[in-house]
Amino acid sequence: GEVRVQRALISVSDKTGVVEFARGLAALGIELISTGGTATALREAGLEVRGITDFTGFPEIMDGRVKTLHPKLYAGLLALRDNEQHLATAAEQEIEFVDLVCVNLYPFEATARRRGAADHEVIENIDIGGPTMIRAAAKNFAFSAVVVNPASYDAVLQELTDAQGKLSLGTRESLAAEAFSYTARYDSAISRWFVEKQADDFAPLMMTAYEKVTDLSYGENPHQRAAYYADSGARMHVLSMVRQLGGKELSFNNVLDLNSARLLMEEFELPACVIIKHNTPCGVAVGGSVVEAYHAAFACDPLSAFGGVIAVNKPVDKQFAEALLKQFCEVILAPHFTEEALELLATKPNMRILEDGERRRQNIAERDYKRVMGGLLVQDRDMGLEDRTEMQVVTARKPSEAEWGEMLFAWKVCKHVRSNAIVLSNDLASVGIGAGQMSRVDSVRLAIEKAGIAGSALHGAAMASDAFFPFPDGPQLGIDAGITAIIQPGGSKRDHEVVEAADAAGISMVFTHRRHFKH
Ligand code: 93A
Repeated sequence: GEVRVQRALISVSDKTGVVEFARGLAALGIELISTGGTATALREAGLEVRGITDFTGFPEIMDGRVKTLHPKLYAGLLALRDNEQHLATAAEQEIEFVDLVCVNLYPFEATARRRGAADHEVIENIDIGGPTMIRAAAKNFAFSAVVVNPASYDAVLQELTDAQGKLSLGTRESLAAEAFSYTARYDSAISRWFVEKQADDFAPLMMTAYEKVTDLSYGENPHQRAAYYADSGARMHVLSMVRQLGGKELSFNNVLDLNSARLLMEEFELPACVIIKHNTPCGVAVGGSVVEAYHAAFACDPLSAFGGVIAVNKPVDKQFAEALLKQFCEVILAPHFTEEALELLATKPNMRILEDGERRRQNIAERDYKRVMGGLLVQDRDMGLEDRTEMQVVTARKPSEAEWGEMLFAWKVCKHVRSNAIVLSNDLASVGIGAGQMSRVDSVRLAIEKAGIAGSALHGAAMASDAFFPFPDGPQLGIDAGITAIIQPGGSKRDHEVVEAADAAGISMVFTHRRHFKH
């Protein structure tokens, strides 16, 4: 299974390292064939190169759209060298075998990602000839080698040099595997671009490939291996514009929590602080400044906030940094840190300091996926929130303007809390969060108990519930604890009983007519 490489075709858009690689091949007596721009670059470096036109006997035409797409080349790439018939045909048609293909593709991803790139420009960057050559050489790895990654040039040259121009079957097979995952990622980026253009439809599942962004030291638990992958060609992902300015490496759980923090933060324009623990908020507040918001968010559940992920939507200054130093926080995410703040935070070497330069919001076309055994559940993301005008006051007492503000705040937070979700809020800060219970009334109990532990006042607080109350027991617990406004979807068979309980207590209640389960 060893093939002596005698002829190589080189056609690359990213010309990194290609001259050195080609020089190494030439030194081994390998004939070089190349396309327009690549041939020019190699010749300028003093290498002898045979043009593709000379090889195929056909010109590069249509602005380069057709330069390598020729049967002469494909026969030379795909022939089975141990097949008598193939060999006879090759002789008859004067086919020259190509033993090594070095190709990387038109920069489709970079073009599609560029703001303001015109459609025709993006489309022109869909490489046709390149992937075809790559796939042909990879399919025929029994006899040929394919190199798509400049990072592999050195190792390939080394092996060729050591083995007198031969590459082992094992090497050719792993190069083929890398090649097919490269073209799969490439096609997936193209597919993504088309799907995003048609954002309004619930498009059939996009075949997404992923690109590894980073290995992680372990998964949810230390015995699980882990890595972070981003959708190939995605314009934005959870770490796309995140710059780490200090602290330990991000962990699997950190990335998960960061994701929740960012999604929740998108609900706020005012200075806000979000504290996430185990992928659920344990304190959220808006305020006159992020420091103010931070103190209020922290006060919601100081015990749980220990070791959490903190995110704010305005810069962190010295005053904020001083407050942070008093807590144990795993991660702080902010759009900016002042020099003074960074100096202070540097005294906590474990705290991961993340500057988030991302100004874009999540993509409406992006679907929400949940892995199930051997399959995938696909749905729209739970984007946006109901407008106040679509909500309905169902009690005799109408909410005051302050109560409206409070309820809408609690509702925003509630959407991001694991179901069954109950959020109590006061002065635009969560004061009690009941999450992840299997029974709604337990979530209410938990939220009230947590408010009690933190010493928060519930008198005049609002209560939000991500789904309807099936019985009046939950609302009654809230009423007894002092809340004066409830926001919930409504739609239970017993809505009338729930409204009666609210009316009897003289509080106000609003139906949103939309549920926000998050499991
Ligand atoms: O437009 S193409 O799809 N048509 C082709 O026949 C073709 N052959 C190679 N693009 C084609 N290529 C691509 O050209 C390669 O994949 C490579 O990215 C690029 C190298 O062009 P040049 O050598 O002119 O810089």
